[in-house]
Amino acid sequence: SSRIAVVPGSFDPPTLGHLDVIQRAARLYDELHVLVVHNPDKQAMLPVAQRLTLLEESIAAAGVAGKVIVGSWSMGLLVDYARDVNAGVLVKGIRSQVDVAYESPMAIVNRHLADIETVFLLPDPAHALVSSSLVRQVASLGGDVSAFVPPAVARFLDTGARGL
Ligand code: COD
Repeated sequence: SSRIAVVPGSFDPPTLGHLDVIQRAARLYDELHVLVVHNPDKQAMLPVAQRLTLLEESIAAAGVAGKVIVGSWSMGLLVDYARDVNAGVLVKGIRSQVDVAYESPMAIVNRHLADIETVFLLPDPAHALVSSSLVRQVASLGGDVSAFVPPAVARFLDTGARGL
């Protein structure tokens, strides 16, 4: 049976840290669902449709599009989506102890709810300090974010999203 995993996130915007986790997960699983999930705790910069476009472009440029389905989810529990697509695993990236503390309770709740495991991947240290919130802040102040995001995202933020 094929191994299917969900890689959820806000991806607002996608960063090189996200892409690193997606590429690592693509080596471990047969099919990946990279899922834009609405996080009610966060004030969004980009509309979900724009995040999907940027993810698709970035994933294609990274050469892993053949294994990846990009989608979005706002209709309930993440594990309901995972069950619908037959995924047995959620993949999360871990930058620091802060991520471990934030992700561990969710992983245990999700296992309780749906018997689904969460796999934590460590990023390339070169990308471990990158976050979407940092990118949003630098971009909104007119700074160059091209070292932190895939080229498609850098182009978009440079030409389209100044002042968002
Ligand atoms: N290096 C490695 N990993 C990274 C990096 C980086 N530089 N940057 C981000 N990541 C990881 C994050 O740790 C996370 O695993 C993932 O990439 C996505 O990050 P973000 O910031 O885009 O997304 P978040 O943290 O806002 O996550 C939003 C989710 C919706 C995925 C999360 O809140 C979630 O799983 N919600 C579950 C909703 C639900 O069903 N709740 C009920 C049961 S708990």
